[in-house]
Amino acid sequence: MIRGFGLLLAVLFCTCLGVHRENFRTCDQSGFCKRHRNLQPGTSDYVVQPSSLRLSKTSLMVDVINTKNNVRFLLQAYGLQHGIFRVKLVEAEPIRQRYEIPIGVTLVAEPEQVELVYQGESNGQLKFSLGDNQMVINVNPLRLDFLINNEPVSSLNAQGLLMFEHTREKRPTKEEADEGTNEEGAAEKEEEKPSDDEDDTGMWEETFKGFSDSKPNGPTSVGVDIAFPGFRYVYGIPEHADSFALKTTKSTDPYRMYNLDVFEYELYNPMALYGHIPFMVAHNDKHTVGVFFQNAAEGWIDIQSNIADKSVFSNLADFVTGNTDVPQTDTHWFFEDGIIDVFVLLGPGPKDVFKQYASLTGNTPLPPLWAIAYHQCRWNYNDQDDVRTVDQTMDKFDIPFDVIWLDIEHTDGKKYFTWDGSRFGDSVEMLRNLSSKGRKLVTIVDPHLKRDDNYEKYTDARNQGLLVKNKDGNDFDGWCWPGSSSWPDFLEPKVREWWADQFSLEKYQGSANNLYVWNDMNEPSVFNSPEITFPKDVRHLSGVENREVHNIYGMLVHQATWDGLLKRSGYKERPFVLTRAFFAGSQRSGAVWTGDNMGEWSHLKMTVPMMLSLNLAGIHFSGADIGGFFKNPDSELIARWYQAAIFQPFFRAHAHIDTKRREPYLLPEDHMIVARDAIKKRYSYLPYWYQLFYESETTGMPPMRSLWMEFPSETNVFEKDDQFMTGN
Ligand code: NBV
Repeated sequence: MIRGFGLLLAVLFCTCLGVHRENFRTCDQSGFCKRHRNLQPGTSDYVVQPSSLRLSKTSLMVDVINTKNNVRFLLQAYGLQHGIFRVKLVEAEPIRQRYEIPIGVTLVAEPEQVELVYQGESNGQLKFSLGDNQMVINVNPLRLDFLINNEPVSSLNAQGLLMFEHTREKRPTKEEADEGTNEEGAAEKEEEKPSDDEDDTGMWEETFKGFSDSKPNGPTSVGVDIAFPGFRYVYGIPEHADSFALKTTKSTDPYRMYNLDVFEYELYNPMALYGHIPFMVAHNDKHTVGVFFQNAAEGWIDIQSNIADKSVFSNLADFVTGNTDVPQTDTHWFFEDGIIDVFVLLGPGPKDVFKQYASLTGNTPLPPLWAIAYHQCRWNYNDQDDVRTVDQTMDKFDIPFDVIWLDIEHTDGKKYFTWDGSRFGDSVEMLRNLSSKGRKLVTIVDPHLKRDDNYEKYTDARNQGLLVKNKDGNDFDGWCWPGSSSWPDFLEPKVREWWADQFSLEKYQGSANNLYVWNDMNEPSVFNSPEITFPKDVRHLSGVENREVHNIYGMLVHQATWDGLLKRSGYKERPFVLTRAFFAGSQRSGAVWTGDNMGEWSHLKMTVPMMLSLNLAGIHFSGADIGGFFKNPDSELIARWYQAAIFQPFFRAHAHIDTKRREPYLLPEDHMIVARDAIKKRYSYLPYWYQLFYESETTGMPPMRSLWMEFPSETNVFEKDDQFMTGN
C-alpha cells in the first residue's frame, strides 16, 4: 500500500520538470466542450414569444422556445443598481432542478433591483432602459443587445451559438434501440432513437485516462456567445498563466475554467489552474464593460478579436458610421451544467465596473496591517529550533518580517490541526516567543482528512455524516498527503460551521491567537482521481454532483476557515487566511496566491499579468511565491524578485521542500543587501498599501492596476503587461 502510494506520488510529482498535460483534458477530450465548440455561427433556433411578456417595475419575464425541438425556456432580466443588467435563462419545465448558486456564496447579497423602463416593441425588438443604458431584446432569433447611451457595447447570441441542453430521461443508444425494435413498445423506442446526424457519444458516459464518468443526468451543458462590438481587447477570467490582454483561441484550446492542481504549470497557455472567476472586462478608449457569468461548473471560453461583422449590428442606431473598420471581440462561453445567469456591467469607465462587480460579489476586507508586511515561508521549517533560528537571524541581519509559516510537515502524519510532537512539542511556547515580538505564525490546514480511526477530526466528521460521497453513496475515499482521505462537504452550511468551530483554541490544541491559516489543495487535489480532483460524479450531501458545483468548493473551504478565525476572536479581529483555490467572491475571505510557480525569470515576469487579472476580477489581496516555488533560482533572480514583489499586494517568499534554503540573509552579501533594502522599502510603503486596501474595501478599486485603469484613453497601453501601477 505504502509502496504503491510512493510510486503514485513519484509519478505525479517527479522532479522531471514540466506540466503533465496528459493528466488534464483537452477540449477534444471533453464531450460538452466539443459539442459547443463545433457549433457554427448562424441563425439561432431560439425565439422569443413577445406575447408572453410579463413586466414588473424592475424586471421582465418572457417565454423562449427552441424551435428545433420545441423545448421551452424562461428568460428573465433585471435592472440592478449602479448600471447592471442581469439576464437569466432557465428551462421552463426541467425534469430535474438545476443548481443555482445560493446567495452569500458568490453574490454577497440579493442584488438590489432598480427601475427597468419598458419602452415598447418595434421592429421585432423589445426595448428597455436603465438610466443611461439600454437593453434590446431581438425576438426572432433571440439576441440581447446592451447599449451605453444608445451605443452598443455587448451582445448575447449575436452569432447564434446559444445552446441549452435541456434535462432529459436517458434514452437507449442507437444499438440498444435497434436491438429492441421487435419488442413491445418498439414504436416509442424508435422515436427516442438518436437520429443519424446526432452524435450522442459522451452524453451519458465518458472516460478519460481509464476513469469512467457515469453522468447519470446526461448532457446538461449551457453556452452562449457574447460579443463586444467596438472592443479590440478583453481581460480577466483568471486564473491562467497567460498575458493580461486575452488572446484569440483560434489555434489553441479555449481558456478553461476548472479548479485544478496543475503540477508545474506552463506559461502562455489557456489551461485551467487552481481557481477561476468567470468575469471578463472589455475596454476601449471610450468604455469599459464587464460580463460576469455566474456558473460553478467547469467552463471554457473561446475568444476571437475581429473587425466587426457589421450585419449583426446594422439595425442598431448610430453604430458603425462611415467606412472605418471597427474592432470587435467575440467570445463564446460554455459550462457543463447550471443555468445561464449573466450580469452585464455597463461601466462606463474602469472605476465604475470595479464598483459594479464589488456590489455583486463583495469587497476585500481591509487586511490587518501585519498581513500586508513581509511573510517568510518555506516547505518546511523543520522544528521549533529552526523557527527560532530564522526569527533571530532575520533580526540579526536587520531584515524585517512579521510572519513565519509552517507547511504540512509540522503536523502529526498530515493530520491537520495537530502537531508533530517530536519537532513541535511546545507550539504554544513557539507562538508565545513570536508574539513577544509582535510576530505571527501561519499553519497549513488542507481540507482532506486522513481516514484514521484515531484522528478525531475525521471520526467526528464521519460520524456526523459531513463527508462528500462517491456515486454509490459511501464516503468518498481518495489519496492525498496522508494517504487514504475523505473530504468534508463544504457546500453544506452546517459543515462549514463544524469546520469553523475547529479553529477555537480549545479544539485546535497547541494554537494561539497569533496563529493564522493557509488552505492548500482545496480545488480539491485528489492524487488518484481523474485530472487530480474529485470525479465529476462525486455526490454532495444535498444530492448535487460535484460536476455542478466544482469551482465553488475551494472558495467555501476558505470562507469556512475565515469564519472560524472570526469566531475564535469573538468577531473582534480581522482574520488572515490564504487560499489556493478560489472563485468569484473569494476576495471576502482573505488572500490568494498563484500556486506552484518556478524560480525562473519567465515566472517572475508572469507574476504581473497573473496578478493584474486577479486584481481586475476582485481578488485584490494576491501574490506569487517570491523566488519561485520550484527550482533553485540564483541570488540575482531572488533579489530582483523581492524588488518587484514589494509593489504587489501579498508579499511572501516560499520554496519547495527539495530546494536549497534561501532565507534572504543566506544570499551573498551584495544580493542580501538588495533584498533587504527592498523589504525595508515595503515596510516604508505600508501606510500607502494600507490606504490602497482601504480604497479597495470602500470603492472596489484594485490596488494593483494595469496602465489603462489609470489612463483609460491611452490606446497604446492597452496591451501592456510588463508595467503596472500600485495605486494611482
Ligand atoms: O504543502 C506543500 C505544497 C505547498 O508548499 C505549496 O505552496 C502548494 O502550492 N503544496 C502545494 C503541495 C505540494 C506541491 C508539490
